[in-house]
Amino acid sequence: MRSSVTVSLVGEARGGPFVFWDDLGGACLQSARLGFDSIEVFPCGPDDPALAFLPALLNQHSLRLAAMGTGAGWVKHQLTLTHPDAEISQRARSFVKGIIDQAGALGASAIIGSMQGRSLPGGDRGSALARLIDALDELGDYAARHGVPLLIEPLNRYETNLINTVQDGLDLLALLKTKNLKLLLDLFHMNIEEVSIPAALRAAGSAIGHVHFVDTNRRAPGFGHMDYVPILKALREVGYEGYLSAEVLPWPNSNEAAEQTILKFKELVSSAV
Ligand code: LER
Ligand code: MN
Repeated sequence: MRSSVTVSLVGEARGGPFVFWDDLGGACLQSARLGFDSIEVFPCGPDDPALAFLPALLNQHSLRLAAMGTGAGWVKHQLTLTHPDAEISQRARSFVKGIIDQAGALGASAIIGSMQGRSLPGGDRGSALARLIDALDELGDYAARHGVPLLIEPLNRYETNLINTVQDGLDLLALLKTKNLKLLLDLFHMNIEEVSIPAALRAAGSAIGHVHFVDTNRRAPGFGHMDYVPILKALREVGYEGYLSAEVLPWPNSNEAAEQTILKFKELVSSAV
């Protein structure tokens, strides 16, 4: 498994669970100094000017890109893939395609989290899910041109009423025509929605494409009460070899959150726990 840390470039997401903010160059420097393998970037959009510097920064600091978020489509433009207005949902698809291209060029996957949207009051979950399936079929095949899967993230009930659990995610994958989707499992959401996090990870098995490595209170791993040893055991049992990416609050500050994350990562992953 490889370590990763999140970097947000989106002003509107301030207060959200990202370790580093705004300064992509500074974030790369600090991540490399601390020994992270990679960064996960949350840009303002496919045309975010900072993305022009990303390949050189990764190269300079020997970092990989773990994944790229699409959530700015929601927080900046209120786009979702399930919006009942066809023009809005089409704009959401274009936004995601742009991120798929930016991430794919660097060998990384795009993440569908908040862009999944929700079933709106007066609408029904079935039609929202049908719109999500249609969008993911197109976008999954689109991502395949880069040889990377598209990631769909179950979110807790306070953020969506569509895909909340691992089982919701597996049911969704089974309904898709495209085979190019994997699950992004976020331990914070799992702590709210799952009966047992290790059992849910085992059930997800080879469908796991990415993990958000975070504690129960959205702080860095070890700053809450998550029981990581059985979680790592389950990930090893299913042969997961992807990223553990810290999508955590910058608490008490960015550097200490990053330092705590890499310490916990090394303790769990580099040792034979
Ligand atoms: C937000 O809670 C989250 O987990 C993000 O990864 C989704 O966009
Ligand atoms: Mn997440």
